[in-house]
Amino acid sequence: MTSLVVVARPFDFALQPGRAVLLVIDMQRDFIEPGGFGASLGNDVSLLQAAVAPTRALLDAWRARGWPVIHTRESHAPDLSDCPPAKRLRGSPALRIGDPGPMGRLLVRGAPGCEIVPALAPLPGETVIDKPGKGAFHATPLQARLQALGATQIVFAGVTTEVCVQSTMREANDRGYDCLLVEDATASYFPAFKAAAVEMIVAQGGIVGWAAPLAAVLSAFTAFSAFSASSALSAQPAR
Ligand code: C5J
Repeated sequence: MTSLVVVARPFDFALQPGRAVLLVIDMQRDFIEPGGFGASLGNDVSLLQAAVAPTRALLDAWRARGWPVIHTRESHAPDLSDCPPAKRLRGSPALRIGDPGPMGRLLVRGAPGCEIVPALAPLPGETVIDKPGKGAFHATPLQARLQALGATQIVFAGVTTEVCVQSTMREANDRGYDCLLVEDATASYFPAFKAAAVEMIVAQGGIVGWAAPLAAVLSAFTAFSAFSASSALSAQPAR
């Protein structure tokens, strides 16, 4: 199978069309905008906004090829039956999961704050998975959806790097998926934690997976398109 070579760490990632899914983790207003869950924990949410434009560029390139996209939302049922007390009661935030805030009830499905930010809104036909945990495989249909798509590789974007992105990458790695994190398309409230998470992922020969800047992924797309076009031309009968 022809693959796109992404210059990545700890070594090149051979991205396989037809086998790769873009998984965009929790790009929700509740994490990225003022007044949401992230802000209620005392975080500077502006730090996460840096990942929005690169994620959009990645989505645009991915969608232009018609490849599958899955979005996740960290979210809970209105009765909070899927929110363990240990999660809801931990710490002393300004507001807890399920409390009413300026964007509706925090992390509750159906509330405006629980939606994905408009710039990254899912398109019709793209899968959206609501997840009650940090990892996207826990208590969700993600594994079944990936299997139905025939996926063996996952390209990751989203927030936050060291919490839901890294948790999901580790879950995916344990299930046998090759995982590539696009570094500029992920962000943390703690830049040092993002940097450390990326290093943990690629250390020890890629113990969790690969990491590459967005530019490396887009370059691989461009090179692959040029190769496909020249192959198509050389396959045409000479006149
Ligand atoms: C957090 C997430 N940080 N999506 N959730 O609580 O990373």
